[in-house]
Amino acid sequence: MIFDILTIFPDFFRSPLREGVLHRGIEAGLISVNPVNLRDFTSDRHRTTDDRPFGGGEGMVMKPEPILRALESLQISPSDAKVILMSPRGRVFDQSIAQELAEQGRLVIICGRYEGIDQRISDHCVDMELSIGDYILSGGEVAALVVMEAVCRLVPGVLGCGDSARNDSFSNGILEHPHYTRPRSFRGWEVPQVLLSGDHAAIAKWRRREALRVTMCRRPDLLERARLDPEDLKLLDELREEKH
Ligand code: JEW
Repeated sequence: MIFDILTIFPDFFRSPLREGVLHRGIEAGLISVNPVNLRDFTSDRHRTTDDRPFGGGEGMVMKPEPILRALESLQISPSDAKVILMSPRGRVFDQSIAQELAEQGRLVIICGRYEGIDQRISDHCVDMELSIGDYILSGGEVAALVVMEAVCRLVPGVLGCGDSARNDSFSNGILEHPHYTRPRSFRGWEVPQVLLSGDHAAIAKWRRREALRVTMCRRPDLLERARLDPEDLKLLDELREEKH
C-alpha cells in the first residue's frame, strides 16, 4: 500500500511514521508513505499555498494550482489509486470504510488547512471526502494519520497473527470484554474469580456476557448492527433482567 500525503506540513508525519504499526508496515516493505510538500508545487517567490476567498469573508482558502500540480507529479491513473480529501463534510470514517480502502494499492490523501481547499479540486480531482468525526480540527493532517493507521493494520502481513484476529473481533461489531493481568490482588482490588478458574467454557461465556454488557450500557447503537447469534440474544435477555 502506498500512501501519498499532500500537505503543507510534511514534518508532521515524521514521528508517527517512526513508531507503531505504520513503522512496522514500512520496515516490512508492505507500506510506503510519501509526504508531498505542497509548497514545492508553488511558483511564486513566497511559495504561497493559500489566498483570500472570492466573495469576501473571514479566513483563507487553499489555492487549487499547487494541489493539482502535486497530484500530476504523482503520475497516477484513476485505476491505480483513490484520491481522498480529508474534510468535515466527508463521509464519517469507520471500520467498514477502512476495509474498503485497504483493498486499494495506493491512496492519495489531501490535507487542507485554513477554511479548506478550493471547491474545484474536490469537484474534479477527488474520489472520496472523509471526516474522522464531529469535532473541529485545524486541518486534515491528524485525520489523515487516523485513516492511515486504521487502513495499515488491515494490509495483510502488517500485524502478527494474534493481532490480526482482533480485526475480526471488531468486525463482529461489539465492544470487548474487560481485561485483567497480574497481580491477581492489587491494593485489595481482585480479578474476577472465573478468570482464575481454568474453566475455559465458563471464561468464554463470562467474556461474551461482559462484552455484551459493556456494549449495551455504553454503545447500544452498536448492538443494532452487530452480528449476534442465538446464544448472544439469550445473554442479552439475562442482562436486561439483571437491570430491572
Ligand atoms: C478536517 C481538513 C481543513 C475534521 C474532521 N474541522 C473543521 C473545519 C475546518 C475548516 C472549515 C470548517 C470546519 C478545519 N479544517 C479541516 C478539518 C479536514 C481540514 C481545515 C477534518 N475530519 N477532517 N473531523
